[in-house]
Formats: sequence, structure tokens, C-alpha cells
Amino acid sequence: MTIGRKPATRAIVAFGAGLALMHGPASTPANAASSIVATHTITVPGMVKHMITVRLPMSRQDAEGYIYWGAKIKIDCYGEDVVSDPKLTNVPGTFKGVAERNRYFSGVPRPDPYPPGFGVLTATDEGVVLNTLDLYVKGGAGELNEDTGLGTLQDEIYCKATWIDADGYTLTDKTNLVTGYF
Ligand SMILES: [Ca+2]
Ligand SMILES: [Ca+2]
Repeated sequence: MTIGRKPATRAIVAFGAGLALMHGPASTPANAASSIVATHTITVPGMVKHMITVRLPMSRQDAEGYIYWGAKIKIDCYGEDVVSDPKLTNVPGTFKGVAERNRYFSGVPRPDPYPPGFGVLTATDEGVVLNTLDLYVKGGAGELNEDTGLGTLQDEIYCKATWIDADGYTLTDKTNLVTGYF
């Protein structure tokens, strides 16, 4: 707990939020987030469709509290290689040109053209859930086509999901490895 810093921040939020705060959660749920599970799928043909699911089991009330106070999930995806695994600079990549911002998901829905209902932290009876959906052109540079060269080289993709609550507490999980020709 960062007691010295947090109340000041919340006071400013409370001032701005006005009546809305009266119906909001009283504070960040203490230690309610204790585990995180991340998975993903990649499907071809047509566009390469990449979906990531991140779940943090907890009560709906705690999930609402965390999201209200600004919890985020950071997604980093990698191409598995022999020596080291390069981070995929344009994944997740719906907002071209601002790659670093693309990695963070919060309770604020992403603007058009991000598909509605995806890319936003949601409070459910099972806890916090994030589902992402990104479409890529097959063979795109810096995207899911992490191995390129003569012929068609198979790609091996995994992602890491990092939960960051408003107090800076983090949890990380690594997804399954997905292989294919992306
Ligand atoms: Ca590889
Ligand atoms: Ca490839």
C-alpha cells in the first residue's frame, strides 16, 4: 500500500467525479487480485485474427473497484526464436504509429476502429476480464509474421499479460505458444 501518495490522488478524482463517486467503490480492493491467467489464439485464413483473453478471478465488486481506480493490463507479445525472443513492436496493433500506447488496456473503451466490446477491462461475476481482438494482414512486417526469409517460415507467438493496479501492484502471466504461418 502506498498510503502517503494515494489519498491525494483520490481526493482530486473525487472532486472531479462529484456525484458519480458517491455511487462508486470506496477504495481499491486490498489484495483481491491474487492470480492471473492469460491465453490467446491466432487464426488464418483471410486476415490474421489475434485474440487474447486475460482473467483475474475475484468478486464483481472488487473487479469494479479495481477498474474504477485505474487498473491496467499491459500486453507484450514475442516471437519465440533460438537465442532470444524479440518483442513484436506492432502487436497489439490497432493504433498504428503509437505502439507503446497500444500495449495498455484499461476500463476506458478504445476508440474506433477497435471492435466494440473488446480491448476494455470488464467487471464480471468471475472477476476482471479482458478480451482483445486485432486483425493483421498476413505476412505483415513487425506483426505476427515474426520469422521471415526465403520460403515461408513458421511463426511462434506468445504474449505476456501484466496486471497493474492503481497502487502499482503487478501480476504477470505468459500465454500458451501459438504456431502457424502468419
Ligand atoms: Ca521464431
Ligand atoms: Ca513467417
